[in-house]
Amino acid sequence: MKLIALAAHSPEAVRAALAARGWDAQPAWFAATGIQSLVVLLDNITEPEREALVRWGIKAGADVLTGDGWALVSAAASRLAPLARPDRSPAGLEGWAGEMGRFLTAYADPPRRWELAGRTLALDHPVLIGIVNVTPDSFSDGGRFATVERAVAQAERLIAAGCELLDVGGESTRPGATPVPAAEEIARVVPVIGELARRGLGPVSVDTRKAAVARAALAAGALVVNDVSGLSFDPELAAVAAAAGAGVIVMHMRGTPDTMDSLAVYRHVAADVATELAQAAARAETAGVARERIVVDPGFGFAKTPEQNFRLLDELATVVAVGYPVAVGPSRKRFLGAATGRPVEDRDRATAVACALAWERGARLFRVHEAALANEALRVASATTSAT
Ligand code: PMM
Repeated sequence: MKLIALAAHSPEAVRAALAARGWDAQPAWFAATGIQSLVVLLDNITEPEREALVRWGIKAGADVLTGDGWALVSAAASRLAPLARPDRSPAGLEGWAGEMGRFLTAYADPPRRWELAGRTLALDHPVLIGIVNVTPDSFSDGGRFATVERAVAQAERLIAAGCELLDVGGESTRPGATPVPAAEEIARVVPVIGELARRGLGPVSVDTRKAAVARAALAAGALVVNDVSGLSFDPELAAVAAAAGAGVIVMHMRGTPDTMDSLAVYRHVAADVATELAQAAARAETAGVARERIVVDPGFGFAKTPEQNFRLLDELATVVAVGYPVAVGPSRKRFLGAATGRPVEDRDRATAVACALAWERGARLFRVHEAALANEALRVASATTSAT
């Protein structure tokens, strides 16, 4: 007998082993995803549900750890599948079928496209989002015209370095940053977005928390609204995005840039962020934003300590399992400085590594200040992932 340990972090090794033994590509992939071990945490369950689950676990050969109102289940995906079928689920657990079905569908068939207003971005490869900041220091010399010129030049550099979306923002959301009135934010971003659209540079996303800014930006040619508040700052924003058929990035944060640092208290950061993002995405869908237009973002650096950012990066698969494409924005952030000791202007290498790790854990979109290094890192990372 010769024992070979297969890599278990993805179905790829099992697929390759089956393919090497003559299996066709499709059945090999299905079998590999079915055999893959999944771990789910079930919270807020009743005592009868808990008892039914323990009985099912013994019969199905699943490992179940439980406590008061919760259970943790570890089993092959194919063993969990009956829990997603009301006609086959064990007595007492029929009510879980919908949620289980959504989870298993997202696992077996993750979103492969992102629909923007009139455009589609394929997510079978890493998608770079280039940051075009039009914030106050850009205004300190030369006024608005010079700012538009500079922003367009930066956009051209980002596109040349491989960016597929340009994120234009006119309000700093750094901790403690002062809010900008909507009229001022519009005056900053709209001329830039208009000029990018006129030159066919883009597609363009507007980084704003405000419905009035989003409306003006979409009218000027933006196809995406990127809201760092996760649609919680301005109740009108989701409806504005829905009416325009825009893509929406729903980012996780708590409070405002003023208060967020004091709200970095989590029971389990990845689980809590995933739960809060699922609620934010549901707000978008309720307001009429189609599911295929929504991307979620864990919001690195927003209401999170450096340690929490690293836990979140490691456990990003929990956010991916919410079922929407995942964008990340680690670019030049403080937690990367905490790990490397590098100042903000020297964090593009650390950013590239964080992007590669995030890709490996399921992120598909990467918001960066400088694209060349991240692009290289992501090419290497994505070359290790099969196209299936
Ligand atoms: N970070 C910032 C601003 N906007 N949007 C998304 N979707 N994700 C982010 O992580 C994010 C964002 C703050 O960073 P910056 O001030 O360096 O642009």
